[in-house]
Amino acid sequence: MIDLNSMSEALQRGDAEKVEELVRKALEENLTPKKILEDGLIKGMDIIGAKFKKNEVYVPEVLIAARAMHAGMDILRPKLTEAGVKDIGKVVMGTVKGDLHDIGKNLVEMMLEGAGFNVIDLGVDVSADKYVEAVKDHQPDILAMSALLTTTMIYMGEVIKALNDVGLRNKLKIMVGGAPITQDYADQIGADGYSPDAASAVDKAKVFIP
Ligand code: B1M
Repeated sequence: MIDLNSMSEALQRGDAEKVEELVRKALEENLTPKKILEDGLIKGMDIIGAKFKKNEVYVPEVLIAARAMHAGMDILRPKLTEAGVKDIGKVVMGTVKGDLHDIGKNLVEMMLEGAGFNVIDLGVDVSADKYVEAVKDHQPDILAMSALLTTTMIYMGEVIKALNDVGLRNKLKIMVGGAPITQDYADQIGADGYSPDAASAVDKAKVFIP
């Protein structure tokens, strides 16, 4: 009989092969995809997120844990769809125009996915038009923007303005983050939320889901 704690622990170690093996075994043993997701994969990612927040683990450990999460999710995703398990919310995310930094963005996305969000990644150097199109196409609960340069962070305000101009601003929550961003700056541009790191971004995103 499989113990989902061992799946959570393998994920925390970043042991992708073991996670895959345990997800397959759990499915063979007829555990529900929802239980495997919540008590195995998400639980492991939650623990990594909490440790990351306390500086008990660092970026490389989070990245390898996220890779193991993806390996498990690749097997589980079709079963979740069959079982009709819904994502807890939809997030469209990208790094703003002029900015090519994506390590932090990817980390935030992986942690959001780990928490059960459906994340649509727009990549880097994302223009206001592209954000607006993606909001129209995907109708997310949250639009998330990342910026690492003082020269590009100002573009976040442009994106919010563009969403306002087409009447979409009030249809979603806007979250911003990245090394030069502060709460004051987020307030100044009219964003709904700011988080200093990936784990707090997940906490904030959860608050925005009714
Ligand atoms: Co760049 N770079 N870089 N760089 N780079 C910085 C940011 C810089 C601080 C270095 C320095 O001078 N000390 C500086 C910015 C200065 C400033 O504007 N104040 C800088 C510069 C100047 C540049 C170039 C202009 C250099 C040049 O070409 N002259 C150039 C710009 C290119 C461009 O974007 N147009 C450039 C290029 C690059 C590389 C391509 C070489 C590479 C990026 C590779 C990549 O991302 N694929 C790079 C890197 C790696 C860095 C540093 C060293 C590391 C950034 C990083 O990945 N950190 C960085 C210096 C540093 O930070 N020590 C630097 C790790 C990552 C996990 O943290 O991204 O902060 P971070 O994400 C965190 C949080 O911020 C938060 O969560 C993450 C995890 O906790 N977070 C969010 C991020 N997004 C969030 C969104 C949220 C919530 C939280 O909600 C939506």
